[in-house]
Amino acid sequence: MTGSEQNHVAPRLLRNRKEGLMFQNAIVRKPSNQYAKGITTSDLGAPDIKLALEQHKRYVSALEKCGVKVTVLDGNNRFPDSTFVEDQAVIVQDLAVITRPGNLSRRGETTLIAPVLEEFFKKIEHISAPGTLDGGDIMEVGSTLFIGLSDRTNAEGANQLKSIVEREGYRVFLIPVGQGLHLKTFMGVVGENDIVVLDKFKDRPEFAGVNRFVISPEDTYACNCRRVNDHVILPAGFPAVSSMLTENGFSVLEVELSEFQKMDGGVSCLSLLF
Ligand code: CIR
Repeated sequence: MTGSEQNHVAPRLLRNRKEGLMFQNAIVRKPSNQYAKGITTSDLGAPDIKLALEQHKRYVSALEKCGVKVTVLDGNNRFPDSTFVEDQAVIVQDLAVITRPGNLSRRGETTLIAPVLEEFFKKIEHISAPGTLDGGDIMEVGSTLFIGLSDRTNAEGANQLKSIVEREGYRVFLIPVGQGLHLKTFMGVVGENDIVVLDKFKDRPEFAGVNRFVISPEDTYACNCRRVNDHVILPAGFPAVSSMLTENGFSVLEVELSEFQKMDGGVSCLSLLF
């Protein structure tokens, strides 16, 4: 596509037609002094907490640029991974489902997020034992929920969430994640019916009705991007993905997240949006 053609691509306005802005609020938690003690499989070295805090601040600014009001919670030393708030709850419309994180070291994080969500939601449900479920395994596209079956989310947890959201009118597909942390390690929502997806998942029958922008293996970390109203927040450093999205009419906001990548976290993991 040439530069002049690019100017004619209609911008994709990612709003909910009925209600204006799709997301009005975000909840985030700063990384704590103990952040480096969290779980990771990456070999990128220990995170620099000072830089992580700076990157977190810039991530919050990107969310604000998307028009959401951000509630910033203090870092918690007891739970080093608690900055990855996405895993602690799943929000669909006016319902918050408190999860039961799959890794034992993270299970108690839900006690931190529950009182915060109670300030915003009247309808709250819980995933209960023996179910386990991390929010990183949940991808919502319109009124369809894709639930990843992973080392963190078991069939019992997935089926509990399935029953809860089916009552809200959602259609649900369960997708085995295979090797890797979460479903959204390999894909992300970028539009009303658009996802980016790692090449190896692109032909899964569950995605038949969804527009797919395919990401190649060297750009895997960029799969974890996130549509927030009229923008897509993308980790910095993935020019091929950034150009592909821009050429297709998406407004991309790039955020440097190196210190979160070191702990296997990314764009979606750092906030709860509603
Ligand atoms: C963990 O392994 O649980 C954290 N270090 C990273 C969690 C990232 N969360 C996400 O992708 N939703």
